[in-house]
Amino acid sequence: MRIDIFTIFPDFFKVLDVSLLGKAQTSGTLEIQTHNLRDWAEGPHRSVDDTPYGGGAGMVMRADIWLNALESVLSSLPENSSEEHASGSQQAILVPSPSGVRLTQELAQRLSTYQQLTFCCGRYEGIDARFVEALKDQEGPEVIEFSLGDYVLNGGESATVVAIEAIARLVPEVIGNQESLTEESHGESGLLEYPIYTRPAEVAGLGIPEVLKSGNHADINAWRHDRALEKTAEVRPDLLQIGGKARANLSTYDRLFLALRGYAFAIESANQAHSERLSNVTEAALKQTGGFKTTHSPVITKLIHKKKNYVLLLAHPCGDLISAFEVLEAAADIRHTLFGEGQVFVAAPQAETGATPALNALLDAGFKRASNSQRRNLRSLLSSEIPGEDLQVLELDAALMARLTPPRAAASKDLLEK
Ligand code: 6GU
Repeated sequence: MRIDIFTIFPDFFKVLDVSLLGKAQTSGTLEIQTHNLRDWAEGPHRSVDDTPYGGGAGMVMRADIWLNALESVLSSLPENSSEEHASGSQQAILVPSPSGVRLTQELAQRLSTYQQLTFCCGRYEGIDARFVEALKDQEGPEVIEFSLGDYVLNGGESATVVAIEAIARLVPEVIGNQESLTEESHGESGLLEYPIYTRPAEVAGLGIPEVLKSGNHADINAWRHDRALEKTAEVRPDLLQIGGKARANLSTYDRLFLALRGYAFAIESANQAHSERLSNVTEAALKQTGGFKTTHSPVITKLIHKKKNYVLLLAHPCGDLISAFEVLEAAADIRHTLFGEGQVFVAAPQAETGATPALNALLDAGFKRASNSQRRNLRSLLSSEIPGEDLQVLELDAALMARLTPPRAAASKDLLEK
C-alpha cells in the first residue's frame, strides 16, 4: 500500500517510522511519502492561508494551493482504472475534518484493500470548501472527509496518524499474526472485547478468573462471550440497540442473558398495534430504570434460585425481547398461573412463523411435567397474549443456567431465600 500525506508539518509523521508501521515500511509492504504543502506556496512567507469570506475568526487554507499540490503528485501515480477497481487496486483521497463521516472499523477495513491513499491535513479553520468540491467533480479517486469523533482537533495531522494505524494494521503482512485481528473489539461480532490477563497470577490482590486456568476451551469461550456481552451492554448499549453493530448477531441466549441483567431493548415490529403496545411497555421500563441499565428485579432473582429447568422465551414479532420488565412480569405470571415451584418461564412474543406448531412442540418437549389442564391453560394464555406468534424455547442445563444467572442474583441469594 502506498500512502501520500500532504501537510505543513511533515515532521509530525516521524511517529510512523516506529513499531509495526516502521517495520512495514522497511520491508516495503507500506510506502509512506509526506509532502510539504508549502512547496506549492508562493511569496516570501510561503503562505497557504487567507482570511475567510464573510468574516469570522481564524484563517482558511487556500483551495488552489491544495489542488496544485495534489495534482502534481497524484498525476505521477498509476491511474485508477476500472480493471484495478475490480481487483481492489483503488485510490482514495482522505480529508480529516470534524464534519466528516465517522471513521469506523468497516471504513478502515475497506480502505485497507486500496492500493493508494492520500491524506490532506488541514490546519486553522480548515480548507476552502472548493477543494473537496473540485476533487469530487473530477473523475479521479474517491474522496472521503472523515472524522474520528465528536470533538475538535487543531488539525488533521493527529487524525491522519490514527487513520493510518487503523487502516494499515489490516493490510495483510503488516501485522504478523492476523488471527489477533479476529476477536478484537469492533470485530465481526460487533461486541466489545472480553478482558484478557497474563502472568503474574496475582496483581494488587487481584487474581485470574478460574475458568481461564481450566484448559477447557469451550468453557473459556463461553466465559469470554459472556464478558463481551456484559462489557458491551455496560459501556456501549448503542451497539446492541436497533441499528447497532452487534444487534443482528444476538442469539436467543444473548437476549435472555442481557434481559436478566436488566437491559431493555427498543423494538422494531411490522405490526403497528403490537409495536405500539410493546413500545409503551419498553418506554415504561426505560423510565422506571433510568436507561438501559436497570436494577435487578427481585422477581427474576427469586425465580433464578428456584432451580428450574426451562426458560420459555416468548419473543417479539421481530424476534426481540420486549423489555426486561415485561419479560419479568410474564415470567412471574406464567409460573404462578400454571406451574409449580421449580421451573422458570421467561416470556416475550415473537413471530417469524406460525404459532401453533411451535407451541405444540414446546408443550411436548419442554413441559412434560405440566398436567393436561396446565398445558391447556398455557396454550390459551399464550394465544390470547400473542395471537399467531411464534415461540422460542431455550432449554437450560445447569451450565447454561449458571452462565445466565446475574452476579448480583448470586450475591443476594441468601437474602432472598429468607
Ligand atoms: Cl479527522 N480532524 C479534526 N480537525 N478534528 C477532528 C477530527 C478530524 N476528528 C475529530 N475531530
